[in-house]
Amino acid sequence: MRASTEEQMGFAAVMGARLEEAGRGGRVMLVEDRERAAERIMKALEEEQYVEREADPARALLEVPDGNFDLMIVSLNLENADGLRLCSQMRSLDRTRHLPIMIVVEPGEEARLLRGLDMGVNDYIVRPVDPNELLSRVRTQIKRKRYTDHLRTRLEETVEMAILDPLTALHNRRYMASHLKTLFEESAQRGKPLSVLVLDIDHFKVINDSHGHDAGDSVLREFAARLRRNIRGIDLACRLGGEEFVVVMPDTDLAKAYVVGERLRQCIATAPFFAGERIGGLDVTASVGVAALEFPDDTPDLILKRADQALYCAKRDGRNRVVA
Ligand code: GH3
Ligand code: MG
Ligand code: MG
Ligand code: MG
Repeated sequence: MRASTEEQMGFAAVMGARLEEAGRGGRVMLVEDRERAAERIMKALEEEQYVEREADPARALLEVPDGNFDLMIVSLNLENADGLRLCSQMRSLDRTRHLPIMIVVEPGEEARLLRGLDMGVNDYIVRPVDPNELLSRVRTQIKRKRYTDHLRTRLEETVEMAILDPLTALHNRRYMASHLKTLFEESAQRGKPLSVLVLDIDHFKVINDSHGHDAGDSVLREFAARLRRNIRGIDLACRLGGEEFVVVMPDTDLAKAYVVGERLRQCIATAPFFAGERIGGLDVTASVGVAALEFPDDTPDLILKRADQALYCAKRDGRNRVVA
């Protein structure tokens, strides 16, 4: 029976995964400026790893961050440079810190070997290099690198899920609360201004009821995008939930915050929201409540509460307006 294309692709993917698991098919940067020594190492690895050789450590340092490498092998017996210095530079730069390093040493070089290990070099091999030993050590490093990369990505995803709102990619209520607390403590201590805006879309239920939940979602996303585009880099826009948003603004007093609130109100009200070919443009407005750090016994919760009360007044007085 002939295997379907899908089965064949599945097979290729599984084989690829096995190769990766085994620490094969990696990208290795070799830093060695002596021909014979470099050839010996490249020959040992060439069957299953891609090896790029660089004689000059300074160039290797430049190339490594964008080269998607899995391992750097550094000779400590370079003719024209200091391999240990390269190792220490690699460890001190954010963009190269995570790349495993293996050093190649001459017998009797214990002192330099120890300095390398102290710097965070991951493994070493002693000359004359045994090809099988080298290959096995290289695979181990590559396997470990792939595993820690995987863990790091998972960790980043988990953090993202905990602090971002999935619909709009704005920060969520939980993150806003901790961010506001931090800013509040700093502002209160140094006597610096701090303001918040609470924004709520007017009659949002009508949008859902007349055009469907998907149209409502697209309005929420566009609303978030307009907020983001119209605040400073140091301001934080968050989605509290539903159709309610908060903007936290450090170094901003009540009068300035009112101006920002008015600008945001206008950037919502003046251009229709596009909700797809079928529905077209929707007129959307929002009401905005403003509050600032004002009193000696203020707290983040009290500031948010005043902003909420101001928002309530804006709704009561006819919506599509800003109240401080
Ligand atoms: P008001 O002007 O007084 O704020 O009226 P409103 O209709 O905007 O307020 P209300 O609180 O009555 O309705 C909010 C609606 O938002 C009800 C709820 O179904 C809808 N909603 C909440 N979260 C989402 C969401 O994630 N997506 C969509 N499409 N709708 C949502
Ligand atoms: Mg409401
Ligand atoms: Mg509303
Ligand atoms: Mg609401």
